Amino acid sequence: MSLGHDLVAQKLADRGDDLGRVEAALRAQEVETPSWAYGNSGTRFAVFAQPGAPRNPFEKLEDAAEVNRLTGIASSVALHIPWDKVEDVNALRERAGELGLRIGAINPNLFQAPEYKLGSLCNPDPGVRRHAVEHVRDCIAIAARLGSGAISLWLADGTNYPGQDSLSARRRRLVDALHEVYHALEDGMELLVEYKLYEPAFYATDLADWGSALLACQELGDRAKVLVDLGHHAQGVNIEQIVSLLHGAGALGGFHFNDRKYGDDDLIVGSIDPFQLFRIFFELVEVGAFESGVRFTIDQSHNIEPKLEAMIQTVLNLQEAYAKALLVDRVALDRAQAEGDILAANRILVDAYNTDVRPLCAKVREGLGASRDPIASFRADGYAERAAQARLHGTAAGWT
Ligand code: RM4
Ligand code: MN
Ligand code: MN
Repeated sequence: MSLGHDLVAQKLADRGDDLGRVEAALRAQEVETPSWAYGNSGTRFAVFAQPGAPRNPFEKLEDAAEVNRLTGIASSVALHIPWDKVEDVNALRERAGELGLRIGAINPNLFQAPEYKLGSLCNPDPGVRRHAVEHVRDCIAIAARLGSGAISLWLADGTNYPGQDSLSARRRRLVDALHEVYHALEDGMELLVEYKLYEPAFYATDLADWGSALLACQELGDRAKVLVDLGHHAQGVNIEQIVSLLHGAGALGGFHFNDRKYGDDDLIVGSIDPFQLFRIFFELVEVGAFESGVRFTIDQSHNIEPKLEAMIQTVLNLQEAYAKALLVDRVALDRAQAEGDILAANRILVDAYNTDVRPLCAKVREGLGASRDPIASFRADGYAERAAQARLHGTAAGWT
């Protein structure tokens, strides 16, 4: 047992708490990785192809399985349709099973077809709206065949110029189309509704914030829930407070984890603001999100960094943030809050944040049969080199 691990154990024991509680929670953590982050991606300006990039959804699953093998907590994979459309859906499901994976949320793509220039579900043309709804229906059918329990919807809908379209008409179209989609869901399926402040629309985005998304969900029913993408807010927005608000409304559906400095940068989660990530995880622990079916998905775009190593690092960052959140001294915090002891309360949070949880996380991973040091294992194992050799020919998957 390492010294760091013993120190944490001792600290918890001293206050009558038990490290077993923390370890059990960490063992049960589940992180969903996104198929689209395994393929090539880029900025508006260029796509930099990486050696060994998967050429099809089956190879994306192989990459996801490698991330899961090393981290032990990433067994589900979100898919994006049509990027991950295959002829034989059953074969994809079987392959996932063979690799020890499950299919997570299915993400309909409502932003790339030329007909979506003026929007998808909010488009002024009823024919385009019908196509968009049809596409989501197809995705629901695919989800059912893949054993996926959720459709995760992000709309690029919005307008660039004042006067371009009627804001209230767009809202009505949106709600009508969402009703159709919601009623088409199979039993037990959830609809996750993602919001985003801006981009690609620059004047008015049809689902711009958590409030708009929540209102839409409330019109639909309790299987519609809001998805929070960390990069989709105005600067300085208190995301952990959104967590508590959505949870209070019974509508916290899931996350897209990433980090950002300026816009929707899709950088590695916790790479710019690890304290924000910790604060979000603390709030998630507070509201019991880990016991209530909230989905924890990564949504990143590794444009210049090696993708698999980036994904592994992301999973580790999520594990460490959770570990730190679980270490907050709840009893002392309750007392400080009740007494109005502002600075003691703040120190209790910061103390948990400052704890070195890496030895604890290494032990948890080892217990799961994963790697104590996934990055070192990945670099030593040669998976990336083997993939680069095996995938020399053909076309890599990616933004098209
Ligand atoms: C969007 C949003 C969606 C993702 C696309 C690729 O900004 O985050 O979740 O599917 O990007
Ligand atoms: Mn997203
Ligand atoms: Mn995004």
